[in-house]
Amino acid sequence: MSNLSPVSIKTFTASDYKSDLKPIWCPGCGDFGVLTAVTRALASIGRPPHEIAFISGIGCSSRIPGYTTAYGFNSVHGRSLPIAQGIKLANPELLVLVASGDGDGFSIGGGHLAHVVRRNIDLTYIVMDNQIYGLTKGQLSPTSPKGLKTASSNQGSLEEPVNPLLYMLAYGAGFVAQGTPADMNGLTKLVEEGIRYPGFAFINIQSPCITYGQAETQLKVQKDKIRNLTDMGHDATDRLKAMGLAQDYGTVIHNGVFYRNPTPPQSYGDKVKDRHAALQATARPRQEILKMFTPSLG
Ligand SMILES: Cc1ncc(C[n+]2csc(CCOP(=O)(O)OP(=O)(O)O)c2C)c(N)n1
Repeated sequence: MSNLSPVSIKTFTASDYKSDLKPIWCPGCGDFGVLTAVTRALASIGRPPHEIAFISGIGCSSRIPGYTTAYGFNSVHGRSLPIAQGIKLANPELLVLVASGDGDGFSIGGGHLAHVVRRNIDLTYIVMDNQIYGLTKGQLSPTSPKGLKTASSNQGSLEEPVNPLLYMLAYGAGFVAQGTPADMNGLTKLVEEGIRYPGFAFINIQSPCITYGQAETQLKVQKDKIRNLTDMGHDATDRLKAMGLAQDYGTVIHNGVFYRNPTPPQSYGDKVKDRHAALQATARPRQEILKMFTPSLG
């Protein structure tokens, strides 16, 4: 969030970021909590809604931009990140948020992850991880546990799940966190911290699907599985320790910041700005170039 304009004079509340559109998520869906956490985090940051772009792919979770007053684009399945990167580069002053489901982000969109991380585009990527394809009525997703039985896999999944936390840490993301609507205060703080991190930030949110999700993922059951990283004394500047803890994905829910780069590298947008300035400094004056092509002017 390094290149954002100063906080505007008006102060905002979470309701300023909620649109009039009534969510059509199933009652009890974890995504309601994510929406609340995002709007509360935005109110703490205080950027006016018209300075925010909220981009998503396709899925139940990807409906979230429409429920906010930010500019939104509920785009194409798996393509939220490329679209968001283009938007951020075209207008670096925007605060850019991106939302995906685990299917949208790690299946069809999985190829984009390494590249957004290595470019270090200054945006916040929220994945609402329910370990199932919700919108299309409960097929296996890349984070579904091995053995999971669904209507379209009644003998149980034969595949190992992907580990989103380990992916992002291994790719070199500067900010990697995990939260859950079972801890709303913690989740709100994580979203705010992710947005404030000056570079690419990733937040995996354990947001259960009440209709097709497994019983073990539901919010009430989650409470017994949550381990707060700060209570554990985790040092969030230690990427290797974070990778060790990330191995527990799928068994316990580590809640908090796994890794925050203490010396954030320059974002891609800032590098582009520097390059423009350098090129302008060494550029020949326009008059000189004109003379080269039209000697008669000299
Ligand atoms: C190119 C393309 N392939 C497949 C689909 C069908 N489709 C829509 S949403 C979705 C998966 C949704 O799961 P997830 O991303 O985990 O989000 P959730 O609905 O669980 O929040 C699929 C396969 C599509 N819309 N476009």
